[in-house]
Amino acid sequence: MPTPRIAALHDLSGFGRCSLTIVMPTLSAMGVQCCPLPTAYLSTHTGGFTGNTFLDLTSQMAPVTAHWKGLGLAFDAVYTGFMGSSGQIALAAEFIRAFQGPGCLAVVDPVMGDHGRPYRTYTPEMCQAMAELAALADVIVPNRTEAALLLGVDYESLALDREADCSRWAQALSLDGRRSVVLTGASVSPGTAGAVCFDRATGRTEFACAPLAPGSFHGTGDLFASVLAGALVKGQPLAAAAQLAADFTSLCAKRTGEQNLPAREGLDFEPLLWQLGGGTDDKEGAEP
Ligand code: PXL
Repeated sequence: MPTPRIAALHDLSGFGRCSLTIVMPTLSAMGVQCCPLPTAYLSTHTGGFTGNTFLDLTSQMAPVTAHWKGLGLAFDAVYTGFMGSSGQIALAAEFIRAFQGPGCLAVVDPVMGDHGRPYRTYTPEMCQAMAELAALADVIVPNRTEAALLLGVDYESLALDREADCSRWAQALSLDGRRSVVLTGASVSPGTAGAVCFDRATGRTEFACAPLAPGSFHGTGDLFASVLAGALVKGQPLAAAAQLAADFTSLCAKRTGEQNLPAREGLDFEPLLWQLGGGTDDKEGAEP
């Protein structure tokens, strides 16, 4: 199988483990080539740190799109995440329009907020632009907060603790079945956490749950969506890809919680990456 290739449009935050510092190592560990288009460089992410630097790379987005298009590059997926402005979101939409097609999935993580609140840099105008970007997606990966923003409903009303409700919300997010949905933050049985998946290919709703690890760590959504995107381009069906993402995220959260690490530093995931077992060309029993 040729190495699958994903174009990743996210920021690069130097400290705090999120976005590209998660996306790149995770996809590499899965045996997937990651081609980053960094939208901004920040000294740290914006959750739990103050005074971060912000180097806006918006001016690079259209020239990079044009160069890659001119080179005739093709991607198995375009994967977008955190954005710095509505202008960036519009340029991410242009990128998707340039590359999306039968062999190229658009995976949009509509990063906007968490715990019922938008992130401090996300204006209502940006949330509107994000909904428009998500309308182009083949697969979206919202958390509960983002699902409420996309649907324009109250966060409290979007409960994810009963199977029937979860299925209803996932279908409501599918734009009448046009896009697949992996809605994270579902907890339908005690001690578990995971996602409810609506697969537009089958019209079915399935659950991908893993043991709930105590604590809440920055970048968890980025890790989940990275594993999901990697598994999808490796040919996994949606629910199986989401199950891999739920299992790996749960494992990383457990390890991080056990060490009592500061939540803002993110998941201590690097020592576990080997478990994603990337090499499709691994030869079992080969001589060292
Ligand atoms: O994990 C989402 C994320 C990504 N990038 C930056 C962020 C956040 C969430 O706060 O601040 C810069």
